[in-house]
Amino acid sequence: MKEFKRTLITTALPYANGPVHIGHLAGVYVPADIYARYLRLKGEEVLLIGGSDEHGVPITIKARKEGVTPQDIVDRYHTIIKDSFEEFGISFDVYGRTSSKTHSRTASDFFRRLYDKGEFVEKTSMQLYDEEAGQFLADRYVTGKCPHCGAEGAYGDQCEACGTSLNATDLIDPRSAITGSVPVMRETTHFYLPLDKWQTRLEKWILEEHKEWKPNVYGQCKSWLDLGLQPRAVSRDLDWGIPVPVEGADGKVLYVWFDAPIGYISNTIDLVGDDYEKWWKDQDTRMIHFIGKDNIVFHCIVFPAMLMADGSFNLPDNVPANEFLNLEDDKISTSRNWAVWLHEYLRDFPGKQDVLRYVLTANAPETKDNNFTWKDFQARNNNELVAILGNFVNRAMVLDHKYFAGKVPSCSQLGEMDLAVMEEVSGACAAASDELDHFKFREALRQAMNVARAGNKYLADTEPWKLWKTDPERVGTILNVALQICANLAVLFEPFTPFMSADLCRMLGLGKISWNMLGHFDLLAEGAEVAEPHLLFDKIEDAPVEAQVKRLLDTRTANELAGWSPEPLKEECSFEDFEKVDIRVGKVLSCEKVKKSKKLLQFLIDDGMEKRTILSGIAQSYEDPSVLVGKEVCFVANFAPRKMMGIESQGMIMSAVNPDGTLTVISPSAEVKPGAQVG
Ligand code: B3M
Ligand code: ZN
Repeated sequence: MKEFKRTLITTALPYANGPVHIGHLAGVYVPADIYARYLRLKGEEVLLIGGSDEHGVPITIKARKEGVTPQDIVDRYHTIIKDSFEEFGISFDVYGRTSSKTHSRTASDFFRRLYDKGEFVEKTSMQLYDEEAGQFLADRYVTGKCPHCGAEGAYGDQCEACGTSLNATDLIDPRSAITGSVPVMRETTHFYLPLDKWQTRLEKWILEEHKEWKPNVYGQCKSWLDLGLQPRAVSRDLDWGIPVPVEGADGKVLYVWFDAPIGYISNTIDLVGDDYEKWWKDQDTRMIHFIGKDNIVFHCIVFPAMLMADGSFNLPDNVPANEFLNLEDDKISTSRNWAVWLHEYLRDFPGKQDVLRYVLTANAPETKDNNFTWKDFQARNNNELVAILGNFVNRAMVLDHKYFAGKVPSCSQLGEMDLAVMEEVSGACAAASDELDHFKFREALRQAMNVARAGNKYLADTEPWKLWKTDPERVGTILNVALQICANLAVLFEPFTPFMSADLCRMLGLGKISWNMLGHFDLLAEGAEVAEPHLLFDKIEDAPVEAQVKRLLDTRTANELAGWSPEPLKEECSFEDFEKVDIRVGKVLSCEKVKKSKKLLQFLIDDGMEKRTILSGIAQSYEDPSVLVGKEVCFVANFAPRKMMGIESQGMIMSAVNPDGTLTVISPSAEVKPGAQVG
């Protein structure tokens, strides 16, 4: 493997059209931050580059909806996003924005260089045009009926109902999202980057020279390459973006995916000025892109092709893209508000940034989509951070204060158990490093937690509290070793939970830490003072977790109601037809679940003349069927008897179907005599 002198780490630039949520953090920013902190602790030269992506159609749509300018929108969200990242300890060296002057100059120059070298082709095609608004309609600006599933309101690039990606020109009855008018086809010319020209080089570079990339990334690249690359438009007819720096291209801007990755370069320039070449062009620098899986093609194919076309920049060395994080078994969705927003988490769980960082890493969607649940969040906090890590550190320090007044005791003869735990700790630290080198952050974290596990077991096995009276010297040795393990933990956890690590360093009196301290057991000098301990993590009770779950359930209900519309009416029915149905009121005498059936409830009804048995498929809507006993219900009394599960049902109980599919039994609004006819 080639040796590098320094590492440039980039993180996907989030669109500044909304706040960021746990999916962003888990997929991109926490892993990138862990990696950057790890390299810094190893003493390596590293930059962590981030910033907001402030162009693109969704931002203009949001601005139009709110009646403000796109700049207003990005100013608002850039600040919110930047603050959230800062609060979570994402240690960016720079967090820039693509609406900056540096960026627009850098991206514009980049385009112009490629243009002057003849790296683009110009093509004319027919696009949808809104005559009323006087502008071409970007995909998202066109809505219509999906040609696949027939859903209304599909966008020009995708139908959200069935997930199919579309071309705006495929939509049935297309409408402009700006004016609502029917768009017309009009000719327009755009600049295309001929990706096909780079096909062979990309194939060699990825498929042969980067077999070590994560299987999900390598696999996606291979399928794109196998399909054969096509020229891709890199300009758009839009009034928000960086103007195409070519004479006669008025009204055209750079396609957002052309300018956004150049943002990595401009943000580096903002940070280090002309020195940026060292980070982007020096052969001794390697570049790593942290992204989510939906950005793979842009970072592994399109941006590299742009860099190849320029010819003076390094290509990324690795792109450890993650899969997606789901929330409570459902896809995270901004439009459905199905998300845990970082700024809301900070409000609801102040000071608990490390807990979320920990849970998102332990559950990271590294190899497949993964799921975040509030129950798991609580369990990992209580059973791992509190019960294993926090508990070990606290026990070691409390015992030290009890027996040695908070001084690091001297370490005499080491016995078998001491040597064994030291070996275990060193082994886990080495394993964690190895996993980090391979971007396997969950596994690295598991190894780190194993150090705390080993520490707990060591105290339980050596039982220093039983030895104090007879062998205080031995107790000193044990606590010395235990405190040295605490110091190892302070270093080892720094990339994962930096706030806890800083806290622990302060308690132990550790100054500057570095990765090569790991596996050493002389980190705390004999006689040095350790502070009065406090708990590193607090238990999370049920109430705040239940409140979060309730908020999500309320969101789900609100979404269902918002998306719900009544069933279309059935065909007309004559009075004579209606008259055939004999609906009556009956009183429920008993109601219970039918054995071995998930759906059926068995009612005994007083119909005013006799008692009749009716089966109804509403068991899933009535957890406790006894609530129906004594109630009056409406039922179809002349319904032909039917046998289900060996029981004859003599009628049909009437219920209403709710938006979520549950059923509610229909009752008269005041007491009525059983047997009364409904009509
Ligand atoms: N803004 C898409 C996204 O947020 C895009 C990433 C740009 S990275 C150069 O998923
Ligand atoms: Zn569809």
